Amino acid sequence: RALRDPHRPRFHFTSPGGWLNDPNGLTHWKGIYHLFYQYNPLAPAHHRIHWGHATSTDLVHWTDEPVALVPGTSGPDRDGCWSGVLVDDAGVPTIIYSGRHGEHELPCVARGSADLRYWSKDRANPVITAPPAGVDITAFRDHCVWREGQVWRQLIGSGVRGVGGTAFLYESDDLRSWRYVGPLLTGDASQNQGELDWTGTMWECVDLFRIGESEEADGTDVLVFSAWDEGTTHHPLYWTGHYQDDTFTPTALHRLDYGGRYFYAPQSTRDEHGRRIMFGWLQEGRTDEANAQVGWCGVMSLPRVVTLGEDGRLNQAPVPELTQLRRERVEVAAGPLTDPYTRLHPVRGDQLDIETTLRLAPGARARLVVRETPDGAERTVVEVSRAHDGTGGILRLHRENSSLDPTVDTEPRYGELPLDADGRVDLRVLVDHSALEIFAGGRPLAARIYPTRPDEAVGVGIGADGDVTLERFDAWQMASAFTEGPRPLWP
Ligand code: DQQ
Repeated sequence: RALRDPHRPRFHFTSPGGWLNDPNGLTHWKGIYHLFYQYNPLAPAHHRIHWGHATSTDLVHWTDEPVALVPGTSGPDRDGCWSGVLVDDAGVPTIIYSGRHGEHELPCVARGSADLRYWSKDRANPVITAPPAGVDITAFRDHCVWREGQVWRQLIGSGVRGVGGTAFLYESDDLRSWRYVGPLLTGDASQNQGELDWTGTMWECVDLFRIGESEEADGTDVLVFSAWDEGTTHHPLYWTGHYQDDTFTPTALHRLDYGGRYFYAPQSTRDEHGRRIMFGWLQEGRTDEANAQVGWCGVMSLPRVVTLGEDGRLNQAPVPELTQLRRERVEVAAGPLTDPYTRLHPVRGDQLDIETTLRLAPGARARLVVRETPDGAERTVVEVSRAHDGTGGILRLHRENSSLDPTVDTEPRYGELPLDADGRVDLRVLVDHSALEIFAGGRPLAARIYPTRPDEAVGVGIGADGDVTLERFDAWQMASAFTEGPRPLWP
């Protein structure tokens, strides 16, 4: 039944059925990309989480692999194998994950077969038996593990009650016996919770990496985390700064994706080509009942290449491999956009890749409409605007009319948009049924939309208020990356 759901994406990865959340254990291992993920194969509900597994040679087409980790019938992970990473321990693929028992999570280790298909858990799990003593913590889970000189280092996400989110740093010679070093960095949770860059009372899925390193440049250290509070997933953020002497000295805090919780718990890896590849979890915006009816939920974002921009922020773009799914191309003639709205009749569909360059005068705004019904009753609007003083801009996603279903989330999303000195911005919009990923000037915004008339909601249009020039507009139909046939839950 999940296959007949018109909201199920066709070129974003979804699980064969049941529940999917965080990307885990990302690795490019001997030419094969491995994507593991938080998975409940039995129902679209966050319960007794397994590690699902899929492989790809091109980051576009994925093959389901046997479920990698199953919660134990007893032991430290009897209530779930939560998020973690995969490292290369002198040739042995090794997973470090959070075993859940009752309300507690503790670090566990599993060794993999050479093909990364079969995993055996260490008998001595958990490998850390308690969080750091003497600290009143909000949670203790999720892992970032790397090799530093002769030792392994690990971060575990946490929070100090009454203070803020944090990441605890540990050190080990063998991935089994760990020494606590100290907190790497601690946030301040006293800010207004409503702020879009509120750092939360706990940091989920911390991910530390260096970026932008070259012969000329030292690079920047980046600490990604997802702000969490009392069971609520808020949004992914990152600090830029410098990691040295067991601490992280931050330079600035930024929003990672303007979709907020729609791009949650990201994880990244450096692939064999030296690229920083990141995936995130695109959560649902419909009700648990709606998920139960279709039998699946949770979408993996498109893989993104992350680079360091000249402004010291992260630039994100879908991996170039995805262009192999592009089919018929439709080009719209360049020129000034004089109408508030024009329907682009040759462009339509629910699997699209749109690339446009817009030039905005100060005070102008442009909108790109997707998934519009012929009568306009349902439509999703991507808007870019330039400040009156010409300095910067705003990217905004309007979902108020994305769906006539009153139970789906329609909250708008927005964030700062960099424009060049002439007011130019490159906008890329990928539509894949309910999954929407927008990249504007390197800033991403992911979200979900659920038109009630999905077969008719295929229209695309463009319009402007003020002085806007369309410098380029190309749209492609996107082929499906997934076959229509049923995918076995346990291949
Ligand atoms: N989800 C996992 C946790 C992580 C959270 C459990 C983030 O490990 O903290 O499925 O979505």
